[in-house]
Formats: sequence, C-alpha cells, structure tokens
Amino acid sequence: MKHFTKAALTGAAMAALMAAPAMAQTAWDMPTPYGDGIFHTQNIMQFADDLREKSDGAIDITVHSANSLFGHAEIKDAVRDGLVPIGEILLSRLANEDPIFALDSIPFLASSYDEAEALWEVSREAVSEALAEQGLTVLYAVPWPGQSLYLRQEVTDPAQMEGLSFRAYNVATERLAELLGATPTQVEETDIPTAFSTGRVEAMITSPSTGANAQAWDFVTHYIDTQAWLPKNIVFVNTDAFEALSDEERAALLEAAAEAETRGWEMSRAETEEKIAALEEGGMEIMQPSEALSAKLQEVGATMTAEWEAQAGETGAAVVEAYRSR
Ligand code: PCA
Repeated sequence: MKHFTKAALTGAAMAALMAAPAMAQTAWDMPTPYGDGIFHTQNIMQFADDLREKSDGAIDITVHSANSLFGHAEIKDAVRDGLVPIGEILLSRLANEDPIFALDSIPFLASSYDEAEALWEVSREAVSEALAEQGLTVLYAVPWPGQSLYLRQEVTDPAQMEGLSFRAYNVATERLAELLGATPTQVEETDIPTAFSTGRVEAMITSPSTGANAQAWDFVTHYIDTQAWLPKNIVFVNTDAFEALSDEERAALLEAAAEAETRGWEMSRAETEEKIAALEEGGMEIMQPSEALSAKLQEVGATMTAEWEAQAGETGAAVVEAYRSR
C-alpha cells in the first residue's frame, strides 16, 4: 500500500481501505522441507493457526511445505537474508557450519526420547547462540522418531551392507554409510521413492515417519529397528522481523512456539509405534538388529562421537560433559 499516494487512489478504493480493520497485518511466508503427510508439517500448520488466533489475526503465516518455496539447502539463508521471515530445516543440515548443529545426529549418543530431550536441554543455548550470530532467533525444535534401517534383504551380518548405495540426508548419515562400507548418496526426503525406483539408492536409515510416508514397502522389504538417534527439525525466525513485532505479537509468537515444541515432541513419540505398525501393514518385515549388527553400529557410533568431540572444541566438550553428568 505504501507505493500508492492518497491522490492516486480512487474514491472507491479509499473507502475500501478505510473500511478494512485498523489492525496491521503481518503476512509471513514460511518455507519447510517436508510434505504435508509428515507430522512436523502438521505441527507447523497448527502452530500457524494458533498464532493467528493468539495474535487476533495480526500474524498470518502461510506454510509452503515440501521445498515448494525454497529448497531445503536454501531455507536457512533465505531466512537469514530476510527473503522470508521464518522457516524450518533439519538442524543437522548445518553441520558444516558448526559441529554443535550435528550433535543430535551421532548414533547412540542419545537414542531415546528422554535422552534426546536431555541432549536438547544441554545444547539449546549453544545452538541458539550460534544461530543468533547469523541473525536468526530459534523458536523451537522437535525430533524425528529414532532412525532405523530400510533394506532389500534380511541383514544380520554388517558385512552385507558393504558396497550398498546408501541414501544420506546430512553429513552424519554420509559418514555412517562410509563407516559401514556402503556408498552414500544425498537424496532429499521428498525424492526418496524416485531415488529407489531409479536405482540411485538401495538402502537407507530414517524414521518410521519418513519410511511410512514414502511407502517404503514399495521399494524395500526389511525394517531393522535400530532407533539409533533422533535428529531434530528446528524452526527459526529472522531476528529483525522478530524485533519488528509489537510486544503482544512477540509474546503470542513465543507462546505458540512453546506449545508447538511440547506438542511436536508428543506427536513424535506417538508416531514411533504407529508408523512401525504402518510399515508392517504395508508388508515390510520388522526385525530387531542382530547382535553383530548392533555391535557394528555401536562401534560406528563410538567412532562418530570421538570424531565429533575432536571437532567441537571447548563448547562441544562442555555440552557433552553436561549431558553425560546429568
Ligand atoms: N526423516 C528425514 C530426516 C530424518 C527423518 O527421520 C529424512 O529422512 O530426510
């Protein structure tokens, strides 16, 4: 509206403007990487609804899911640069910027919800500070269910994984594949079915949520329930956009975010069993890892923990120390 001078508006347009509610409206576009069938996206939709209600319509978020506005790799910078005010990503996608972002993707460091919660408690401040340096304000984070293996055969001996083309979604899954002797290929979550059907990949590790949403039974046969770690999605807002809000709007945003965090963790917990059942219903074989496979994955986890600690310096050491001595 500010492009028009009063004189340029017709009488009718003027009248229409005057009749509009006096309240200033903040319309926010929010890019997210995952599809509408994923609970993270559903939680964000609810967050947007809650915020509209809590702010009496003043903040109106439009969610652009499944990489439809910006691709996953671009979302963080788009929010940082103010192209959009708010967004969601998988936190560990930022691992190459700061090891603190990769902490939740180390196998078996925190593999239950209670552990994941404790890990988030001790690392939230460091994560928020690192993002604040980029002009981003963290609103909340929610974990995916535990990461488990999807394969085209029953794997009991870890040597069976050697040479497989293995779908990766961040640096940690790439490293895991390497340590298993497999060959990693980065594939965006929304591209999983195509990547399998075209033969780009033949195995993966991800949550039951992603597996069920991708209808994994169409392209793999075995689910091995390793639940090795719970990587988090994080929602952040451009700090300038945040500070431009009124006090009431900021309070509404923080309240809706806190509720979304609590609700998201509950949704995630409930998903685990529900989506494993969906995989079974789809026709997949649900298995527990063999002793040999568990031992190998534990070994990979120990290697990756040591590598992370070597990289993460003092802040990292303090965070892990706080987690271990909790
Ligand atoms: N789903 C996302 C990230 C972790 C998960 O469970 C994916 O597979 O890309």
